[in-house]
Amino acid sequence: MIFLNLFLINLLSTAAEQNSNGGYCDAGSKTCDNQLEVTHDYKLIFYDVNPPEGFNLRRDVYMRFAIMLAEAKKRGRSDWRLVLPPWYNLYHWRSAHSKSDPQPWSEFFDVESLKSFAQVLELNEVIDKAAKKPLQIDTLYVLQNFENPFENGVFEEKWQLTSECEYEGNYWGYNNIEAKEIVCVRFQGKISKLWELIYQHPSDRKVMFMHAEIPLHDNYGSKSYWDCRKSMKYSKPLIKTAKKFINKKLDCKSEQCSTYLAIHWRRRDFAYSRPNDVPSITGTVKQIRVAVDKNVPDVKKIFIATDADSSEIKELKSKLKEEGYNVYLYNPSESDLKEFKDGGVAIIDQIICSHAAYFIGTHDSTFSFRIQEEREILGFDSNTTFNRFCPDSGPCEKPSRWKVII
Ligand SMILES: Nc1nc2c(ncn2[C@@H]2O[C@H](COP(=O)(O)OP(=O)(O)O)[C@@H](O)[C@H]2O)c(=O)[nH]1
Ligand SMILES: [Mg+2]
Repeated sequence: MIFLNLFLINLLSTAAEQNSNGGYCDAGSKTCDNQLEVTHDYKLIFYDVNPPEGFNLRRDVYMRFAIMLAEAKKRGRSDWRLVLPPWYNLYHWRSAHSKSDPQPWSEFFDVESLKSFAQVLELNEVIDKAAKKPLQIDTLYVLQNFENPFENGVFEEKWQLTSECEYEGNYWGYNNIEAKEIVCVRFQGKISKLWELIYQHPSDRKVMFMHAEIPLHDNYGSKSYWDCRKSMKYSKPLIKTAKKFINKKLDCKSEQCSTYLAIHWRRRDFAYSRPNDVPSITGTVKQIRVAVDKNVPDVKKIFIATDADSSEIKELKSKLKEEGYNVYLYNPSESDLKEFKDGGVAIIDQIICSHAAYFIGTHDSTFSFRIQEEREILGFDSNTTFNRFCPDSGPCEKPSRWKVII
């Protein structure tokens, strides 16, 4: 098979003089001059995801790659490392604090724990943002969907090179990363099929996949899936802050609380793009009332995690109070917001929901899915976890139950 060498590019302006802290580095120092040592020892897989995708779908994409590497290692192929794409300019992050530098995974996760499952590296372990010598990706694969995934009525796993694709080389704001060769490829199927692409160029030591959300899990919900998911522990400061809130406001000191019901009330783009999946405010209150009476009748505290705007939150709170409930939201102080940023605040919301006596999520929200997984890991009865808000009228499909495999 012949690969089309589409463009040889040199996207770079030359050296970035200023480092990410706004300071200057001395020419010739290790941090200015790298790639760091690590790039010489291993082969590296980089990836990035379609820009509008949110944090929680990106977590799932990470798992696909981490499992792909862990499975390859089990088969004796341990020369590749996965480079964690920094969190940069996410569409849903609106606070000014979140619009700054690319954030490493250690701000959200316990990276040592990630490393216990798969051989991963932070981007800043591979190249400094201020490094003068550019890091060169040998082959950058720009993945695209097939126009008709069900050609001849069947979904077949396949890939095919194409001559054109849309591509914006952004590299998370690092202007010292470049690609030697760009390859456009239509792809459908499981992620392990990417090895076929990788081994087309056996001498490559650094490859990157754009639109990495396109390849699917080999086995969603398998034992490897759960082993990987369990390794995605949150960073200690986020856990500490969430636990403090649970302890102080929600009166609970244990892992499985009995004192509150939690909801994930996804609004914004969901409320207007999926009006048939989400309830009105009055409908929400009715459904909470029914869930409490039926499942946790002693509970008086309701915790709300939401992306709703303040007027909707105000109305929901006041209606719940009229029903006799005490209502709680985690509203970060200015200093917490500065420290944790939007991504950390969202995880604190998720942790609080994970420990509730009963949880109601939003249909098809990956934010809710990640909470459900955490509750499975914590050992909650699945009946308290796989619950969703229904629309005020019309069909309401039950959530799939993805039970933990030990
Ligand atoms: N703090 C907070 N942020 C939320 C909440 N719900 C949604 N968001 C924000 O909106 C984004 C939604 O995107 P995503 O993570 O892909 O989840 P999905 O779109 O619901 O599947 C999240 O990553 C958060 O930034 C919430 O309950 N609390
Ligand atoms: Mg999303």
